Amino acid sequence: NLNNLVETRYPDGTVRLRNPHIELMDQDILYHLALGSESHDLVEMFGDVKFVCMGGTPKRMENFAHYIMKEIGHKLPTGTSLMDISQYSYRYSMYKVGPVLSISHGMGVPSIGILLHEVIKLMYHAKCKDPIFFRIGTCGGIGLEGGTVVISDDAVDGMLNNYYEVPMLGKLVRRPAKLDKRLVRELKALSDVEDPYDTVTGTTMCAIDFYEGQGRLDGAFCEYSETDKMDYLENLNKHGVKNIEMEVIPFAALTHHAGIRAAVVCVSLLDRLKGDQVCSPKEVMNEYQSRPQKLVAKYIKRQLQMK
Ligand code: R2B
Ligand code: URA
Repeated sequence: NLNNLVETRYPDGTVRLRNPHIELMDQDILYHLALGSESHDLVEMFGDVKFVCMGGTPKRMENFAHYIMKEIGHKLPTGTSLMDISQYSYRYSMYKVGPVLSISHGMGVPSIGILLHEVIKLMYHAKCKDPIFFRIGTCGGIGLEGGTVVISDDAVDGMLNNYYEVPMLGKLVRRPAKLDKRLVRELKALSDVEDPYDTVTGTTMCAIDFYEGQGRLDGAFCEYSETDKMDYLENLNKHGVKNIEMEVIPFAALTHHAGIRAAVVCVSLLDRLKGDQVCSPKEVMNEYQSRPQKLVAKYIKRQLQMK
């Protein structure tokens, strides 16, 4: 495969774009981020970015921006406050805290896929060096109680395939969905044995739907039995699948294709072997969602202190 021979990054760590057309364009508009290569000085605005953290909702990513600001002791210029850089896209939210970008990716494969194209191009235009991408999210656990943190070491789709398959020009193109194993080990090593919850590693399944695509019995439609559902989930479990969410395949495949190290850390909201409905109280849910953030913040802090 010729593609695998192409060096994906420049020797100085900047992201090489695997698209010959971009350099030939007068300008590149990152439409869904409300940014452009000519309308904005992307090197000046984003050149120092080292960590790109993504999660589903705008609010969670705004909270993460405030949290990471406190953790790394970043001070905003006096008289300024955190702003949603992409607010006028009305699609995604983006906050910048020193070397950290905090971006919402919405729900599901197409949403995170579009975002990744534009964020990878942003890294290229801004000449960011060796950026690391994280997804901090939520998931359903398989045999894991609510609140368990899962670091993905592999990604599969609902058919147990470990690639991202996209129809392009009438043909199906496959890209391997690979995650950085070293990053998985580094993150796992930072989890605290004193935590009142487990942090585990394992395969993550990417579904393209929340209900029937995840074997739930509580969608608007359901044409299988509870036994069918349990057989499916048990089979996933047998294949090492620890959790189900909706973005890991394109996240792993597109970062890998761009030569960008990336990790997915999700908190399980419920054990899917015990139910389908997400019904923990809001306070419990908020505390759960802070768990992946804590782990990733710890990693970022360590990395910044090492320099
Ligand atoms: C986890 O939670 C969302 C669905 O509720 C989806 O974005 C995901 O991956
Ligand atoms: N997100 C999912 O995709 N599935 C769940 O069960 C919970 C959160």
